[in-house]
Amino acid sequence: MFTYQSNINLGDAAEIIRRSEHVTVVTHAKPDGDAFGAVVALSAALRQMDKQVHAWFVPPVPQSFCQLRGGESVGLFKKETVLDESDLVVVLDTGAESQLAPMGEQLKAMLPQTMIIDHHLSGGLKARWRYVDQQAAACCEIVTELLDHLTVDFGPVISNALYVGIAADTGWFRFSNTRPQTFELAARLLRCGVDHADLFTKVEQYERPQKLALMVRALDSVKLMDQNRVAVMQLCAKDFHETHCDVSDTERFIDIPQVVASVNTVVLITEPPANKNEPQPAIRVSFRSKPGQSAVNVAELAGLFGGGGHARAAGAKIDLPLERVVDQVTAAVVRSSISP
Ligand SMILES: [Mn+2]
Repeated sequence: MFTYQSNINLGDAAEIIRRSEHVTVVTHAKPDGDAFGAVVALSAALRQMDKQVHAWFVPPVPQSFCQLRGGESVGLFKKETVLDESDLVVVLDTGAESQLAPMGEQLKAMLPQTMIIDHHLSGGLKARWRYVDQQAAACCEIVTELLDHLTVDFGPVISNALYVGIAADTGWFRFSNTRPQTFELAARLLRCGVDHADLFTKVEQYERPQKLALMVRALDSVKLMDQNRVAVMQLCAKDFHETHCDVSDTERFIDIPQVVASVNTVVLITEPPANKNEPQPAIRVSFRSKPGQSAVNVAELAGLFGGGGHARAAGAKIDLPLERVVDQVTAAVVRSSISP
């Protein structure tokens, strides 16, 4: 059976990079802070090494990232985009084909020269090389180690990008994946000149007023069940239309019900608004679990629906009507929260 684990070490990864001239760098669609940071930092490092670099984001890219330095050096992948011939393709922060969908066919042709660098529990992309460290809080932690193997200087672009990555995936150092190395890296990046308060403002306090209107609807939808251990939130396409928001505006909503002491699992079910003349996109389901004795492995839960992720944060896309998704997911969550 195919297991998602490393087949090279980081020294090997560095060597493969060193002997490549043209390198393409990509990450999962709808990049989060970690994906953004990893792509920006690695591509800046490769340019420092005089490599020919082509880096791509599959949109939407959150507005807040556009003001961060380095983002402008990454192209936006569109349907008609043709990936350049490269000696090496580096896929960061994912190994899941479904998350690379718009680039899928082109990437497939380049699998023999593709390297995955990731910290997720699962991924099915049959790349030639894989370095997967599931203990890493963020892909940016691994990228840092890789850059050290490549003896790259950490200028402002690289330092800021790496900081945004580790901050994003640890909820600004609150989540249980935060480990001593994460703080050591944060300290190192501050010494390189990162202004962490400025980055927090730029990344986390950059919403439009419409976000509040959508948040009100999300909170209004919260159902507590299973003796208040499970919270389920849902947003339908109409909520997005009427508040002039899109799916990216739901970022961090899933954290809110966790303020209730008894809540150990939160589910956010989202029906994305369809574009004109296009079919309804699949329903998105996000899962979170608090750490501790009553923790639920939400990667397993998401796996029941064809998704994946981390033990405490995972997601799935389900191609069924909203009501049926709500019923099926709610039943599965309550079942897993009862079993010891
Ligand atoms: Mn990540």
